[in-house]
Amino acid sequence: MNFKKLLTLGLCLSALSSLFVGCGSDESAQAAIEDVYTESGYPIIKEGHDVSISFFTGLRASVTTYKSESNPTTKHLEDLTGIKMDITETTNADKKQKFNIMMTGGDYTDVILDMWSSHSELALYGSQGIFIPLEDLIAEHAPNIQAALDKHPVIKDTWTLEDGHMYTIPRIGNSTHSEVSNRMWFNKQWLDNLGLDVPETTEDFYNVLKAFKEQDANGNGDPNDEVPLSGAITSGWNTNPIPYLANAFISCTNTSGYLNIDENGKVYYARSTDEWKEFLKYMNRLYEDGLIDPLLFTQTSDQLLKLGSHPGDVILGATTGGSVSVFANTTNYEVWNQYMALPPLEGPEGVCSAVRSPDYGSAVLSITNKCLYPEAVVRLFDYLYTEEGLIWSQFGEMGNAAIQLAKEGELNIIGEPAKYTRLPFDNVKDLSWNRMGPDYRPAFLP
Ligand SMILES: [Ca+2]
Repeated sequence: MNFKKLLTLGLCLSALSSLFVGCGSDESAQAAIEDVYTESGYPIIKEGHDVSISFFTGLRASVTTYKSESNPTTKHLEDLTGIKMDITETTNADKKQKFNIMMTGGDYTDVILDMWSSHSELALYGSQGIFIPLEDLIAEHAPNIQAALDKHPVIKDTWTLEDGHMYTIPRIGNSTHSEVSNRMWFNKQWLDNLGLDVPETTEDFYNVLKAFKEQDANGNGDPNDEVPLSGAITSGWNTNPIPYLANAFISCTNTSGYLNIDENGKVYYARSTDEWKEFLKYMNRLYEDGLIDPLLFTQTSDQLLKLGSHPGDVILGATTGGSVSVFANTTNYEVWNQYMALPPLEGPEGVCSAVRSPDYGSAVLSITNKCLYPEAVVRLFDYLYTEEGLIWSQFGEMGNAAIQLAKEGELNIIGEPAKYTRLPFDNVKDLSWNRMGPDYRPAFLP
């Protein structure tokens, strides 16, 4: 055996031995991780172990921080599970951009929350191994999530990608009113100021916007400070008024990319129809007559909120949005209470329809390959699939300023004995997560 061969053999042996050492330490590291878990239930982490998990998420309305020092829901989840939640938070407006920068840089958190990921994003990060498959972890460690997915197979199918994996724990269960959430919020106070009726047709709507513009609708003596119709096309919860208005010309929905199915099962594009052309002419008329805010096409939802929260006189006539919170500060009851949700308008050919969005769940949690404790994450969020967990997420602690147990004899909206009483908590911040991340509201699902 010459020297060269010896050297090669030596290298091989040392490579092999380091491989064995590597395996051994991986195994012991894995065993150390397994050792922190309790058998099942809560707490998840055995006493005496420090487990910290990092999260990235955006702030929601009425939440200025998720840090456990200030947010009772985070504190409750930490106390319940024994997990330290290390939360990186950003404004809702910056959320997607900061997420993209974080992912591109490779220095991402263990868990991504409330990102409302698309299928293509899940497929992209899933195929790169950055988001890990969750279906087996759910089956093994999350009985409540698994039961919900079994009960709603459409939602399970929706979030199972072509490679057979689920890269998200979906939030399941919109409120009933969110099924038709392309709403036109319309200033009823201005209508009353001008002695006009609630518009029922597209022509009525045009006339009322024109009156808003020309007749000093807010009554402050300045005929030029009213913005008749605004919105935000590029961001925001249904702040784009096009789907609402187009549905007076042709039934259509932006959630299908304006693809419709005719009575013969044939797919067609709503935007290439004569009805859509009529809609465009109508929009053009609104625009040419100065009734549409030109900023509608470029401004962000935050700018819309500023317009609707204009200090001093109210200057916004109408906008679309999923709720009043998209254009007005909900703490300012005097302002948002001026607005009514306008029923669908009837178009010149008698079309009167609304966008309906059935709930297929939303991708609001993914676990990355940096996470050492995916089982802990899945077990933690399994709690939010219980009624108690949902209440903690949405309202916070029972008996706080937002929610309490109903008193004997109190009835709910359909006349049955009530379980809980919601309190007006407009001025209170940081009581809860305000439904950040996954949870389950089965009462609203068929
Ligand atoms: Ca005015």
